[in-house]
Amino acid sequence: MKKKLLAIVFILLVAFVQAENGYDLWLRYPTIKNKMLLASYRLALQQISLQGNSATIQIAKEELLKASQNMLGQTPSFNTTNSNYGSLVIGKIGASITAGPLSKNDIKDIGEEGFSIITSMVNGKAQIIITGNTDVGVLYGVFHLLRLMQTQNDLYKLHIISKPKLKLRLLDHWDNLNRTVERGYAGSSIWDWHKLPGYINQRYIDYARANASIGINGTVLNNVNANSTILTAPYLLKVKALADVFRPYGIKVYLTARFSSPIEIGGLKTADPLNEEVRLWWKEKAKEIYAIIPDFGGFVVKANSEGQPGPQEYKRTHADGADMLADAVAPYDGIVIWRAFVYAAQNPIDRHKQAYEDFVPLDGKFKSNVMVQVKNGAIDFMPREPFHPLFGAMPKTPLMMEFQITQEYTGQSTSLVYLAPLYKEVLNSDTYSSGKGSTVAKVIDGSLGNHILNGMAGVANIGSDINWCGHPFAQANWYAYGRLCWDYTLTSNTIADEWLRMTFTNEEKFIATTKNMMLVSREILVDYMNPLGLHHIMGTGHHYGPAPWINDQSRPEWNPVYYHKADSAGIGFDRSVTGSNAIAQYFPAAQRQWADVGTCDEKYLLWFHHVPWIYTMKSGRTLWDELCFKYYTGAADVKKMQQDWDAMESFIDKERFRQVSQLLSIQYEEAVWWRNACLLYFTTVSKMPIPAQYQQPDKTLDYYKGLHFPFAPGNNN
Ligand code: GCW
Repeated sequence: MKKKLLAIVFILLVAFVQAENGYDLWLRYPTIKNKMLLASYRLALQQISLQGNSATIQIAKEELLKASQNMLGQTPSFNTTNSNYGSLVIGKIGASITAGPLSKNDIKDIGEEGFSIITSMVNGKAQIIITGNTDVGVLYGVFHLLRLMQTQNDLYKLHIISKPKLKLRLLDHWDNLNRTVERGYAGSSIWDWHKLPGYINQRYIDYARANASIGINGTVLNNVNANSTILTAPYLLKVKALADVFRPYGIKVYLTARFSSPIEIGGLKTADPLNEEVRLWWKEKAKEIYAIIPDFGGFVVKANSEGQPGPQEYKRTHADGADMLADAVAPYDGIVIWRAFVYAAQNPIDRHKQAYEDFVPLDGKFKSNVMVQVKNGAIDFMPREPFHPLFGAMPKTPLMMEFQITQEYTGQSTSLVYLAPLYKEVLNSDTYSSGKGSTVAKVIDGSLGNHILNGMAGVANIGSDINWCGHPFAQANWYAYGRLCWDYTLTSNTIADEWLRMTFTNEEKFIATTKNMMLVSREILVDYMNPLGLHHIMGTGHHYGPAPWINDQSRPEWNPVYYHKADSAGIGFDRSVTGSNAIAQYFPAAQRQWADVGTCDEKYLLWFHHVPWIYTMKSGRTLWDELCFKYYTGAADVKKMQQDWDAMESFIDKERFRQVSQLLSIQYEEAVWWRNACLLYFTTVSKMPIPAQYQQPDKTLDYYKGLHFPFAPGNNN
């Protein structure tokens, strides 16, 4: 009787522990049910030889232990002395681990973070060796092996040699010191500054682990709309505590630096980058930081943009500002990441053109430890934008890509939108800067300009929600971003496949259906939000929902009407030679794909052209009818996603099934809202009705105009 009770308690406990709240992300390690695989994995992880005793190797050990116990129901025997013994051998290449079949060149080539995983036969038994030049490389290899197991791959014939394509693989947190998160949709900031440095939340460790599993190697802890308090002594101790947690996971910390800090916390009268006192202040600050965080990554700066202070206030250039900071961190191998997201209220030119005009003349003027960080498009993380014209236009400067993982303009936390296709579309775009094939990827990996510094930054979508990202599928964007930083040639399909298998289940029917949902989701969003090149017609401020009618904001480019320019003649922003001529910022071959209304890829039509409502599109429909078609198709496609998801109930846990179901219902309502509000508004300008074949909006334009969201998330800084 007692035994039975104990068994029930045990089962309940296991069930409780295994409740799927999403916290475990893609590192759940569920039991392997396939008997053959289970047997072979058990053999592979039976005896593990661990070489080295660093904290990083300990982490690898713990991960292997956890994965074995959970997936295989087996505790491996660990051996730390004999590297020849063991079904799995892990450790740095060195005295006791030979590189096996790796050539000297392979070893050199995998660099500081790469790894190899090779299965060979030793005394008639299979042995897997995971090695690299550093312990962090080895840790990445271990996570890779565990990914292979979670996605049910055979381990018998592994011959994997892998290294990251990009050196800096960063997450940017737009987290404020009061724990609000600018454009954050997953709860408050995970950094509990008040309790640091004394209290190390388990989340910090789990955060580092998740990042290491996808190769993220740096984190910018605070908002680019910066507060200089982060650079004061008490806060630096808090930062150090986090840096200490992250170090063994191969993650460095970076901070944003408010340009006016010398005034705000240094008591100086100026922040002029050419002023000696100011320069000295930053040097001393860097010295102070590196004394406590010797591997501090460096500073990220947003200057002279959206009210942030910067060198232009002193009639200096962005290069003057960046170089001053670069001098301060150079003795410690630190870097400065200077953002190119600049536009000024006083500047009447097309916002699209401003960054290019400010930065191109500065090419060649930045110190060697400066990177210029450029958003993927010239406006602002829209559902679709052509690539930023700065890519390829500053060959002497290492440019860093900035993507947004948090879904400010892509459905926030209520929409299932898989962003890998957006990232890939940008990375694969051809800038033609050095002839055909000069893709954005080749600009940012440094291969075109021969730059040693290279990398990507992704604005994080992480918060203190139990599942980290708000929407269960938003985790896929964090995952995909990391995987693409490691290897941008991976396909959206492969990454979605990996993520789904690890996050939910390996059931093929589930994978096929949900993978398809993911792969089409971004295009669907574009259709019901910003079709045919429309952009920035979201509600002002919070950017939640449609508001194409807004025209009363103090700065012209804060008004949606600035972007769509709908009038009785047509709709779209003429950026061609007859308009703002922003198109001239692209290389001629790139320009050619968009320059002419007749041949412009319709995805970008209204981005570059003001087009008559009655213009005939490739489909044969008029532009007005095409717009209606896109909005209606987009909303209908969300309905389809809902139906697809409904059929998935039996494959996964109740909790996450329900969450996604509810969110898809909200997304459908939002899609209909976008469709109706935009079309009702554009009707008033085009004077054309929504074609009768479509179900007509059941609410009026005034109703939509009357919606307000004073507490929409992410809008506080
Ligand atoms: O997308 C805009 C956001 C701002 C953000 C800014 C930037 C951090 O709406 O919230 O500020 O871009 O990237 O600096």
